[in-house]
Order: sequence, then C-alpha cells, then structure tokens
Amino acid sequence: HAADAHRTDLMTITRFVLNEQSKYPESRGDFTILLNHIVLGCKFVCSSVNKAGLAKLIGLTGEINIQGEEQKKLDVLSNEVFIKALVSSGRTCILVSEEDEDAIIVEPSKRGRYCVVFDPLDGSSNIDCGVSIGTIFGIYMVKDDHEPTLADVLQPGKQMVAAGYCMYGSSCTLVLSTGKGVNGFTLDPSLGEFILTHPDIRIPKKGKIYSVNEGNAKNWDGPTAKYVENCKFPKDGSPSKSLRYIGSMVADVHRTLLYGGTFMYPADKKSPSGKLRVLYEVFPMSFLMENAGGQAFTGKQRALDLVPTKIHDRSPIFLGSYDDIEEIKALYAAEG
Ligand code: AHM
Ligand code: MG
Repeated sequence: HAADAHRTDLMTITRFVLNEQSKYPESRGDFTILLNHIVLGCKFVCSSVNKAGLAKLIGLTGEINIQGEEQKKLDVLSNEVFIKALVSSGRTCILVSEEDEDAIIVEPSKRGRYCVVFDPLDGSSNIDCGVSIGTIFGIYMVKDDHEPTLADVLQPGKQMVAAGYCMYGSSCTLVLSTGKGVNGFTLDPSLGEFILTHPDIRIPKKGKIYSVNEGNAKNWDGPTAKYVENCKFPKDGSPSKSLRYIGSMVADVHRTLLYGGTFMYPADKKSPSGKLRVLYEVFPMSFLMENAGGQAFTGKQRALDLVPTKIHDRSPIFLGSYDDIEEIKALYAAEG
C-alpha cells in the first residue's frame, strides 16, 4: 500500500538531496555534506527556540548589532552555531551573516567551493511572544579555486545554486530549492530527521491574501498604495482580499507559498530601499518563489536580477502568486 510505504520508506532530506544530486555525474557529494551541516544548525536552533522560554535564554545580551538593533541571546547563539557548522563542513569559502558586519573568509585549510549567505534567526522581535521565527539561507558556488573575495557573493540572486528557510513554528519545517522546484521537510523530533512532507510545492496562480505592514501606509509610493486599495476595494467585482501579517518574514512567506497571495516590504519615504536585506532575505525567498511558480519583483525589476553592491544592501520586495505580482508590475509600469 502507498500509505504503508509512506510510513516505512522515509524520504529524509539527506536521501532526497542525494537522489537529486546523483543525476549529475560531476556531483562529488559536497552539496549533500554542506546541506547536512545547515540541517544540523537548524536542528540546534529549533531545539533552542523550543527551550527558550524554559531555559531563560531569552533576554538582551546588551550588545548592539551592526543594523543598530539590540541582539537577543538566541540570535547570538544561532549565529555562532551556524558559522561553526558551516566552517567545519569543509565545503565553504565565504560566509555572510546578518549578524556580522563583515563577510567571513574561511581559513584555507577548511575551504570548499560554496558561499553561504544567511540570516540565522530572522524575526527576532517575535521571540518573546512565541511567534514563528526562522533561518533563511542562500548558496552560491565559486567556479574555480581562486582566493575567495567579496565579488563571489556580490552576485545576482539568479546565480544561487540553492536557497531555503527553516521555520521554527508549531512544527519545524525546512523548505528547500536547488533550482528545480521547491520541497518541504518537517522535523520528526522522535527521529531527529527532516522528512519530506511537502513534495513539489507550487504556489497558487492567484491568491486571496495580501501581507504588508500597513502601519507604513502614509509613506508608501503610488503603486503600493493603489495595489493595497485594490485588495480592499476590488474594482472588477471580485471579493476583497484578506490581510495577514505576522511580521516574521519566514512565516509570512511560508504562508504565501502554501496559500498564495502577496507578501510585500515596499520602499517608503522613510526607507527608500525598504527594510529587507538583498543577499540573505530577498534573494533566497525570491529564488523559492520563482521555483514554486510565483514571481518576485522589486518595483523596478525582477528581484533575482539585482546586483548587490554591499553585503548588507536592502531592497523593496513584492513576492507571491504569479498573477498577483503581474498586477503589481502593471501598476509600476503605468506610473512610468
Ligand atoms: P530582523 O532581521 O531584524 O528580524 O527583521 C526582519 C523582519 C522580517 O522577518 C519581517 O518581514 C520584517 O522584519 C517585519 O518588519 P516590520 O516590523 O517593519 O513590519
Ligand atoms: Mg532578518
């Protein structure tokens, strides 16, 4: 029975990626090893997040990170765990973390061919009240063995070889794309393994939800304001859309992937580049959206075509269902 096979023939994330990689004769297993180290980081953060309330891990460390925000203990811990896991994989050469001002160049004896850009614990303002938070990552590959430089990561998002996120919610879910579709895995805590639970995620072509911080509305540009107005008061007789906004990108994007609709962090008069960071927030989520059949747009261009000039650059972002993003693109085009 298929149902029996489901219960006894477990598709773990490692097995899944090994299967995928075996299609490439040149594959050396490096990517699988790298991913295993990322998975280890995610499991560690998952267990820390679950224990946070009990262990009194929550609280301010008193340090201020480079974005000018107070760092919480869990951010610091997660960052350290990911950096150590990535370096010890022996498969990375450059790491960019939201928590570190400078890129980390891996020492020569531990170098490999991959660059990993990541936000170890995004949505940290939600930690104290138990709302879902997550880790976001993107992976580039350097072609030949040269001394790694910043130029290796200041690459458009379309050059990524893989991207994903892990959501620490009511369950721990890892969503991954290696450029051919998107797959979701859920951590089985009794096994300590991520099991394929959401094969081949496709975002609905059109959605019934929009997601944006409406508190910023007075500073929005024309197309953003018009789009949100259309969501509430549709002119074509269609029903108005629902607003959902958690304020935790991983959770808001996860819902958008599964249910459809739009997630936006637009530019506004106060922050002309929006809030979200290109390398480790906008790019990985845009990569996943496109691989699930959706779109990601900056207000000017396809998000994955952006070329970052600094590792902590920000960009406005509109991502989600194909048709809904078409509507936003048309509004920007009409504005000229
Ligand atoms: P962080 O990296 O400091 O956690 O900030 C990023 C988060 C995203 O998860 C979320 O989409 C956004 O900030 C929400 O911002 P706002 O509170 O301005 O709506
Ligand atoms: Mg972040």
